[in-house]
Parts: sequence; structure tokens; C-alpha cells
Amino acid sequence: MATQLYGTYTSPYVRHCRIALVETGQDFELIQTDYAQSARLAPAKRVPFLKVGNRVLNDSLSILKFVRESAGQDFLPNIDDCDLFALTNTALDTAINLFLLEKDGLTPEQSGYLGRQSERVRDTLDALDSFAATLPAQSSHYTDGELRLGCFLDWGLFRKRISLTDHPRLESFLQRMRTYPAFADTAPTTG
Ligand SMILES: N[C@@H](CCC(=O)N[C@@H](CS)C(=O)NCC(=O)O)C(=O)O
Repeated sequence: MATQLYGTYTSPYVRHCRIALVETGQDFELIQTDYAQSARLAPAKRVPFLKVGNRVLNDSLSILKFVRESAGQDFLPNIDDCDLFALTNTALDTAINLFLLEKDGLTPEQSGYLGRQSERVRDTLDALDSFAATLPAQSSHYTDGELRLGCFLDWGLFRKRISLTDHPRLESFLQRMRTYPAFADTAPTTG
């Protein structure tokens, strides 16, 4: 049964799904999908979405649960890791919305609401930096909460949406994760 992951090589959500597929040794095809195509092909008008057999999954959350569980693994079994995933995801969703709105000429200076979105990313980054202090200095295995954090940080730097200069613990966490092959091999490239 061919697994088709629709997405881009820059999306952090797609990247997390690619990492899980690689980690679980599942064969899959990445079908490159731009915004116009995802708007046509998916009700959420976003990537990733995944097709396997008759099943279509419309969000990285359900895709990851499917990939992990079909390989006999747990998905987010630990409450603190689940919260790390959720908190990181809130910052990531917000940062991506701000990025896309800026492409349309809408900036935080123009709207109180967007200003609060910008503060949300900043304050969450501070909280994540404190959290990173609790992580082990070395790891050969990363949880899905940690992988989501790595995908967010690398995307944020790639798109120049964040700086880790004032977040040394996140910086060293990311440097460690960049030595993990499944993460290194899926780094955002162009687009
Ligand atoms: N909750 C979704 C978020 C996916 C998402 O925001 N994808 C971005 C690409 S990184 C997208 O396709 N955005 C297009 C848009 O919002 O129009 C998931 O986890 O899969």
C-alpha cells in the first residue's frame, strides 16, 4: 500500500512527518504540493496531508499518530512531552501565520491582535528556553515533543523569524538535534 505524503521540503509540519516515517522505516513518496495545489486538494488548504489506501489524513497530528501506531510505537504517551508538543505548536502556528500575513503586507505594527501574536511567539520562546534546560545533554532518541521543538526552531531560523542569540539552551538543544541523521537529512532547503 503506497503511502503518499503531500507537502513541501520547507514545512516544519511536513518535516516532522518525514522524520517519523524515516524512523519507523516506512516507504513513502513525498508529493511536492504548493499552496495553490493544497487549496485545491485539501479542505484545510494546508500541508501536510497523507494518503494511504482509502484513508486521507489532514493534519500532522493525525499523520504522526497513524505513523507511530502503525509501527507499534506510542504517540505522545507522556503528559509533559505532550504539553511540549502543544506549546511548541502554538508558537509554530502563530509564527507561520505572521510569516504568511507579512507576505500579504500585514504586520504586527498594523494590528493589536497581530501584535499579541508576535508577543506569543516571543514569550513562548522564553518558556521553551527554560524547558530546554531540563533536557539531557545527549540523546540518541528524541520524543515527538522534542522533534516538534527542533522542527520549529530550525524553520524559524531558516525563515529568519526567530533568533536564538538570547536563548542559549535552545541553541545547544538544536545543535545536538542537528547531529541526529533523520533530522539532519530533512533540513529545510529552498522555497
Ligand atoms: N495544523 C496543521 C498546520 C499545517 C500548516 O500550517 N501548514 C502550512 C505550511 S508550513 C500551510 O500549508 N499553510 C498554508 C496556509 O495556511 O494557507 C498541521 O499540523 O498539519
